[in-house]
Amino acid sequence: MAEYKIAVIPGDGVGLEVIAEGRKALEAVASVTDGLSFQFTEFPWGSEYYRETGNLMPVDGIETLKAFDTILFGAVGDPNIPDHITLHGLLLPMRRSFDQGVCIRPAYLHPGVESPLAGKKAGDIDMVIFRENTEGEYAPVGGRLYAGTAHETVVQTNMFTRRGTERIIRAAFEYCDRRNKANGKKVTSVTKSNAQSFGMVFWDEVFTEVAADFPHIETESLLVDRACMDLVRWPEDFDVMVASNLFADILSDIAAVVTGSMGLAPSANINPDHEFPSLFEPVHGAAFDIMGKGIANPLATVSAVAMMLDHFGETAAAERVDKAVAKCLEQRTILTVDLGGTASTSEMGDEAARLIREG
Ligand code: GGG
Repeated sequence: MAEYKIAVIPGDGVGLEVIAEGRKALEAVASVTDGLSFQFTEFPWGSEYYRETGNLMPVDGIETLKAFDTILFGAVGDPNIPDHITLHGLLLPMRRSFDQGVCIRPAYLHPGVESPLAGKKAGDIDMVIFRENTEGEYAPVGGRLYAGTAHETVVQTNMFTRRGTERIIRAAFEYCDRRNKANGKKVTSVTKSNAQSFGMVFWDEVFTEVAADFPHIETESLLVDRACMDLVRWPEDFDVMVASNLFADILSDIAAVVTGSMGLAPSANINPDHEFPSLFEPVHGAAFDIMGKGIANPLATVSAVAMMLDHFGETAAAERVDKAVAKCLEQRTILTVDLGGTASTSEMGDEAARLIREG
């Protein structure tokens, strides 16, 4: 009998809309799985909370979350608050405080979904991006001097530690080793080490060291500009990719759109030592252009829920949710506007929940 305590933070914008559907998916899978249950505690943190209190979350928010098995997160961002305030006030402190150094972002072209790239068939694009998630370009290291003067000076420092770099690269290789991909196993590392001659040269060195422990896995090192071009030209060539915090964020957005929609891309922010809660979220953000309209695609969140179940070791439940997502896409009857349909967020979430129960 497993009861998981889930902290739910819908956050902002469409986060509020899609998280309701993620909860429906969890309730649906619990209703058909003996001994599986969830206890949800919802926290109203985010931009509205900031307007009321001056903080995106309470000062003891991180301490509060430590009592939970996991976090289900929606999105953060507000049209009237600078993005660096919202991101650094809520999502990044959780990723860093809970040492969620391994971010996993799969991208798969499902049957029933059309890629914007010509001639791509279902299954042609099938990759998983490993994103270093606690340091790199996102490290809050830097400063601003002489603001507003002619010699205004700004420093923003990238931070690469051996622990963080080796951890994400090793996680990518171990995952690739386990992954059952038909046409060979390959890990692609993406840097810009011709220009970033300290941090990213170091990254390349660590990649070579870790790769030596996996001699049966093909390796490839690309500069980020080439990797972006190849993601559009030859996305089928990628298997597992590993990159720094910023680069992998950009690469995973490209991977999401070439597999049909930002609304399909899930993300797991993993604390590999299981010392703190991991966090599961859709890759997309608050989506100011469509928030409040009830038309956001909920399947990225439903797939994130499947990743959460897999992380708990609830493999059968995770597969059931993944299968429901695939069926929902393949049958093409109830789809949101990003996939060419007219369904609302909750209609598509209801359909996913129905398919989960149906099995
Ligand atoms: N659900 C993800 C989310 O809210 N994203 C907002 C965002 O700007 N994220 C930046 C990042 O993940 O690096």
